[in-house]
Amino acid sequence: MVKAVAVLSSTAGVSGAVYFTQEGDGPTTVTGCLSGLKPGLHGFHVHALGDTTNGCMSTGPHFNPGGKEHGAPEDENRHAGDLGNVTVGEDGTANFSIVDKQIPLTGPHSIIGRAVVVHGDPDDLGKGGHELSKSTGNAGGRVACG
Ligand SMILES: [Cu+2]
Ligand SMILES: [Zn+2]
Repeated sequence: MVKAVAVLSSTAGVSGAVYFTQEGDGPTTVTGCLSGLKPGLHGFHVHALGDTTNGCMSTGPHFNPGGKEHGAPEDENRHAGDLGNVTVGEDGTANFSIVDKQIPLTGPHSIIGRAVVVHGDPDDLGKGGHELSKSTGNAGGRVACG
């Protein structure tokens, strides 16, 4: 069992933690709790770089070792880092559990040392028809990362 954690923070008062576990070559389970977000859907991704020296801006684009387009977690054509959306309740908090096969914690495409980013708007999962849909899901600003 391999484990990892990302502690999220922001200047906008968003905070939380995201935990990753992987058993052998199996899928990775992602559980987390976030607070301080506006209610609704928020894009949730693994970005390529674990560099937060310039806040969330320096975490680079979505982790995309396969050179694919942005998509939904269940799509074949997706960035490895595309984990879809998290749902925030009326109290501004989100608790979630995601199981995904494209974010291993070991090997050449490991996500260790990269960043988790939460966005201000919903991720359209590549289907919104916006010029950014196929690259970022048009998910708006990066409101918290770790
Ligand atoms: Cu993102
Ligand atoms: Zn993406």
